Amino acid sequence: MNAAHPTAPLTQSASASQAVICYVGLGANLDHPVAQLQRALQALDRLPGTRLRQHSQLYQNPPMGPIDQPDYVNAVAELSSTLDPFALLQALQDLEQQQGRTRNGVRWGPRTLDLDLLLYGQQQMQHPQLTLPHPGLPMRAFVLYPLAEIAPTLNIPGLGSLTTLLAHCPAEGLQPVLTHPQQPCGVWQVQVGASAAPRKAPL
Ligand code: A4P
Ligand code: MG
Repeated sequence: MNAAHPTAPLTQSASASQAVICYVGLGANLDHPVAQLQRALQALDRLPGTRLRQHSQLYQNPPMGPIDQPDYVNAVAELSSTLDPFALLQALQDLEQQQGRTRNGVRWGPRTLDLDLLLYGQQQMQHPQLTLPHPGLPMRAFVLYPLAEIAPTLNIPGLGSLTTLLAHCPAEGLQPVLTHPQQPCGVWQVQVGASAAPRKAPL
């Protein structure tokens, strides 16, 4: 169901031919998180009117919030989309559902897939269902460092340059996940932090 607009189908932005550059934060810490993120990246590219332009590496990092849960794997994807922001949010929530996301009311509890709409072009919005930029963006290393990897010169509406945000956010605990892209999705072998040190900003 469409939580933002309960009766509305996925809608395209006012000017459907005008794709907007958006950034989506991906996170998972249950049921093979690396495979969850790889599957989600493929699914993002298949959304209506949407293309996956690029994505960051995958990073393992300790949980923010309750510590009695597994480490997370996080990444950031850059999309171009003709979906309006609410339709895109709904599509992201649908993908979370398709990949087994359950909401048990625990704030910041473990999950198979979390897709946060970090940025939708230069839009700023405070709506009960959608805040843009995503409110966690400025202080989360697992968002800022992957974002800087793919869009180092980005300006965040209302918040300033990504470089400045990074300067105030240590990359502690962020470890690139080493994957083997020749392997089919879902069976990639994973070594965490074996030879790659976390990259320092600016990337
Ligand atoms: N919502 C409002 N704005 C947005 C937006 N820009 N993008 C609303 C996505 N959703 C947005 O989200 C709750 C509501 O936020 C939605 O109904 C939507 O209308 P949710 O996904 O149902 O619940 P949640 O994700 O548990 O809540 P919250 O507070 O958004 O948590 P976060 O910020 O997603 O953080 N530790 C590590 N290391 N890595 C992680 O990725 N993630 C979380 C969850 C906790 N700890 C983590 C990580
Ligand atoms: Mg979320």
